Amino acid sequence: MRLYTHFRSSAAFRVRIALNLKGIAYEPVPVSFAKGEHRAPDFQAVNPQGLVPVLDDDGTLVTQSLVIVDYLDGRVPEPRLIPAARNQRARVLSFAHVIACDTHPLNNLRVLEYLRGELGVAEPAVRRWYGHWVGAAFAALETYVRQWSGGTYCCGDRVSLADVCLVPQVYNARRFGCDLTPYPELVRIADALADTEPFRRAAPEQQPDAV
Ligand SMILES: N[C@@H](CCC(=O)N[C@@H](CS)C(=O)NCC(=O)O)C(=O)O
Repeated sequence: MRLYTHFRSSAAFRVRIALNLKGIAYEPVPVSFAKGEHRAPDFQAVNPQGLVPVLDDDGTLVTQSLVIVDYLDGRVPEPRLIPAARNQRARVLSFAHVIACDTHPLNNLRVLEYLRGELGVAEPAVRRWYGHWVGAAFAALETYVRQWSGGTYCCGDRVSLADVCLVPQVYNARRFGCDLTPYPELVRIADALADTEPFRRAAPEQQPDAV
């Protein structure tokens, strides 16, 4: 398998974690945002959205990180990251969607670039924007974890897509200087996982394109 990736992309970080948890060897294909490679025709042929990650499984191209994780669950079932049981599956997907659908798209690079460039928003206000949406998500997720988990992971005693989404979001929140003290459970879970080999190996600073 090949993974089109960028070291700082939190969506690619999710997929790197999933690949590592499942023990799937893959070849990273770095896409440089600094050089605008994501907007170049070569990469647009791979993903017309111009976004990473993209998984290339022997010619089958899969976009969208949550879809890629679902695809990987089909390809290498253990450990299963999206549970089969209806209740647990709903919890894991709800948790993951708060990050991947309701938060990350508001704070994505192209959105921040639009705020800075097209709308002329100054950097302190951009950071406020970022922190605002992270705070809205983390307040809800902290409650979810207290209600649903009580365990080692976001949704109980098995690692899941929820954890795969949480760790990169916490990593990025710190990079943007967000105050995480109101979310001790999320921080506890994310920090414990970030210290394990599959998560550590997926971290931005471990990637071949890290600068
Ligand atoms: N919903 C997509 C989001 C993908 C995405 O936004 N990727 C970002 C990096 S995290 C990207 O390629 N950004 C380039 C840009 O914003 O121009 C997913 O989950 O895969």
